[in-house]
Amino acid sequence: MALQATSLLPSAFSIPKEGKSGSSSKDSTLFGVSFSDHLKADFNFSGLRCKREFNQRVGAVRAQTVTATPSVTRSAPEGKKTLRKGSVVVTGASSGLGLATAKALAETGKWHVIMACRDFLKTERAAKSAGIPKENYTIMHLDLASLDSVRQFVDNFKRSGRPLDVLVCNAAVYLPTAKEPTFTAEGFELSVGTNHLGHFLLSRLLLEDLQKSDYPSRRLIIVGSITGNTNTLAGNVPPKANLGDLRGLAGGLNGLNSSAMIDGGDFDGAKAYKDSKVCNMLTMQEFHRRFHEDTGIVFASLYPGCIATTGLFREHIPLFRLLFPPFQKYITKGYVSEDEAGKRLAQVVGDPSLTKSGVYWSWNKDSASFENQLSQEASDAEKARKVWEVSEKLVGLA
Ligand code: LMG
Ligand code: NDP
Ligand code: PMR
Repeated sequence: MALQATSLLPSAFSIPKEGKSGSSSKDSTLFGVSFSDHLKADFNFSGLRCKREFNQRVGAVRAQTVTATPSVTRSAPEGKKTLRKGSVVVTGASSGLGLATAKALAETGKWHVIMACRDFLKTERAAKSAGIPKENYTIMHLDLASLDSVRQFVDNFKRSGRPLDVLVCNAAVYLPTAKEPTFTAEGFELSVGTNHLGHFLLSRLLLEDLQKSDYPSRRLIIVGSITGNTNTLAGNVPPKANLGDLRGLAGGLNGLNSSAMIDGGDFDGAKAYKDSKVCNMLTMQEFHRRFHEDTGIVFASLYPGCIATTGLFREHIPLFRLLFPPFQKYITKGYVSEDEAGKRLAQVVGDPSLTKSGVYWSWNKDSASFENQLSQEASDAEKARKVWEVSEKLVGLA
């Protein structure tokens, strides 16, 4: 994501970088968004320009091509190496990022994509119109807003006999205009229930399949976002993500005897989405801490860029849907097309150079990937452990 502020952004506006105290203790505001000096910002407005300096700070990893790792099966006679396609499950592959990723992977001919979706016909049409080669995908039903459906999907997948080399937790709902909460089949608030709890159960149940795979690089990827990270400008647009002490989550997010919000506050759909993304990023890190060393599985998250045209914004007001893409294209310069974002996620799935585990990937304007820094809350190990433990109770694993 490249950020070049235009003349619409005030030249005096700055977010101090970590370790610097440019604006001392004063808060700056932009569009009512306030920033205090404890922010660990990933960009820095300087006059009319906004520079990105992460590559120098955290050591850039260059990965500009979408090259999938060919699998090598070593059980062939006389040690002869045979290739097989990688087998990747992508949730929410019926539109937006998931569809573009499925396409990017399938087109390499090196992957078979299991499109795990709630609407079979929509997915079939989407796959056809995206031109995904028929032999390179399978559609399997998965409704993440129902834990029964998640379990059914896992059963069906195991029964299919396909190996699992990479799992991509991509599906999400965003309900910014909802006045009242809505709920999953088990009665969890819909955004956190779908985006976090559904994926949490899915990845826990499929971990053993990833473990069993003989593929050279087995990965579990959970899509995160900049808006869940309060060390960025985007993450400071209200309402901000904040999991608090998890009292609402511990109470089951049911809106009856507990709040529908993780932090126990009043329902806010935009906040619930951002909170769910924090859970996604925390879950990835907790998986890394618990399982990477023993299993060798790579756990990663990413911010693919602002894909302002996807179905994610379907529930937003029409004015927002009209203005958001040009705003991101011309003003924040954070915009990325669905195709480009799909290539980025496909890199995280298969690129041989992106094998570091526990990483939150982002991209700069030239589409080079780099390890990004998560906000304090999204990298809080203690909170990650608590989210894990509460979530496993809610989904019936503990
Ligand atoms: C809110 O609604 C809900 O109220 C809240 O509950 C929560 O759900 C939240 O995070 C979700 O959404 C969103 C609502 C308010 O958004 C809109 O109605 C539209 C916002 C569009 C997003 C930014 C627009 C910026 C305007 C850019 C102009 C168009 C681009 C043209 C490109 C040409 C370039 C050459 O949104 C907000 O919460 C944020 C507040 C938005 C206030 C908008 C003010 C923006 C001012 C920007 C500069 C204006 C200059 C005029 C434009 C000149 C263009 C040349
Ligand atoms: P889309 O709305 O285009 O895609 C979301 C996908 O999730 C759809 O396939 C949708 O299915 C699926 N989905 C929703 N609910 C369920 C459910 N209950 N069970 C199964 N699948 C479900 O949005 P995006 O492509 O933009 O979003 C993909 C990911 O990217 C999300 O994790 C989002 O948080 C993330 N992201 C998006 C950004 C953006 O700017 N767009 C920025 C940063 C991150 P259906 O087609 O049936 O509705
Ligand atoms: Mg945001 C400066 C950079 C930047 C970036 C990269 C994003 C990404 N946004 C930025 C800035 C701003 N946004 C500013 C200055 C504003 C106030 C005008 C603003 C507003 C805004 C709204 C109302 N932005 C939004 C919304 C949404 O409803 C989206 C959201 O929060 O969904 C949870 C959104 C987003 N902005 C982004 C990205 C990537 C989103 C999409 C959602 C996501 O995180 O997946």
